[in-house]
Amino acid sequence: MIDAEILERHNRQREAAHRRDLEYLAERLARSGIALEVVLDELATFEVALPTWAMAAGGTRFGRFPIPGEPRTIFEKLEDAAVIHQLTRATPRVSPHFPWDVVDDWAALRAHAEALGLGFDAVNSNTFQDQPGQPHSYKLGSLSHADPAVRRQAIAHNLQVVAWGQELGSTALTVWLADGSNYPGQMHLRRSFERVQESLAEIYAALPEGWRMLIEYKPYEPAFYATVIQDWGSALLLAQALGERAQCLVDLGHHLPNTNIELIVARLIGVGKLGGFHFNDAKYGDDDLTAGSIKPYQLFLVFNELVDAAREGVPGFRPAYMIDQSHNVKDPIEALLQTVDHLQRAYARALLVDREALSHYQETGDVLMAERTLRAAFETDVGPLVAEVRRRRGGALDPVLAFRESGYRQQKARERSTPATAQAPGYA
Ligand code: RM4
Ligand code: MN
Ligand code: MN
Repeated sequence: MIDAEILERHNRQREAAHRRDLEYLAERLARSGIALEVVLDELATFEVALPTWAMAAGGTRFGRFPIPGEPRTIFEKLEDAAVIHQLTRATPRVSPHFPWDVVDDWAALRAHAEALGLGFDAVNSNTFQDQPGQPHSYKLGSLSHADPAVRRQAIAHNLQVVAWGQELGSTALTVWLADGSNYPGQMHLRRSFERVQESLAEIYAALPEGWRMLIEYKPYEPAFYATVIQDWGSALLLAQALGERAQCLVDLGHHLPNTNIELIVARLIGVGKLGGFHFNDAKYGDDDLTAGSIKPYQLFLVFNELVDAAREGVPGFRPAYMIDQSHNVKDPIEALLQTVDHLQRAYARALLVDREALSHYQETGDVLMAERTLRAAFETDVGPLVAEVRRRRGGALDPVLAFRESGYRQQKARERSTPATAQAPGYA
């Protein structure tokens, strides 16, 4: 964790300017009939889970560039996650990935997290890589494999992940499958989907009480011709076939260019199947870039759907918010601090949308004014709002700068001396 004095000094130095900015914003919002305190209260409820696999430098199939002081174990990853939570006050949970995060002593891991003020979010299974000593290979699929023995092994792994998740107090399993084919003819398109459904049904039937299954889709990669759970339609069919506790997970980077993601989000909300998000951003494919770095308007439009659903009180609406990014060229802690800020800004802007006016313009067919209503919210500088929420909860006015002022990374570079491997730490 960062020295409390450093954090206090950071906030003290910025406090006066921050207050002026906030007062100005409050006055502007009041002119549009928006009460600052109401927005601040709603914004303060936003929480997002950190992915363990994004705490160290990521990589591509071409290479990885480790940075000094990056975490080597899940215990160290939690230490870094705690710093992110300390500065943002919005990331109280971590989402583990198995078997990457497997430990011998689960109670010790849980206690370590608790001591750092952290808990655990959805657990992720991994049947996209072969593990040492594993009897069957996933080269040609896992839950959809033509060979029932491979399917059984993949089902058993998912059940094992759920059991590990129970040790940690998690209540959701995220399943993302690499299953698919690289060439036409390689895989029976219909049957492979049926097999995934059967396999998932076994896992679903064994879910402990209170658990959810989140089904993640992705258009391609590593399968380049046909992926079994390729799109939200496939994920939705599965979630509907499985039952109420199965829902879809929207990873923002898992869409082909120009896909209207906010429309997908609206559809899934409409049928009670929006389970959660993996936030990131993308220019071309599953780029895993910082959320909001490439298409901030799209991120805002996604949050606009979420706020709309929350305001309306859509039954069963409680999506799990998680980040899924690969930090190949940024310091992962800084990138995650920046990400949380971007997400909060998108949320804050969505909270400012004048929904009554929007609805009126929609009903009366006033296209320009409807669009203008959205843009007015999007164009508002909500920086002071987001900073104020952090400040009130004991976080930093400017998390990235506070992190740099703390010298945390330099200190870890001295402590975590073992050179990290040049191989991606299990990043896929
Ligand atoms: C996949 C997908 C999954 C993530 C892996 C590492 O593309 O986004 O959510 O667990 O990458
Ligand atoms: Mn993902
Ligand atoms: Mn991905």
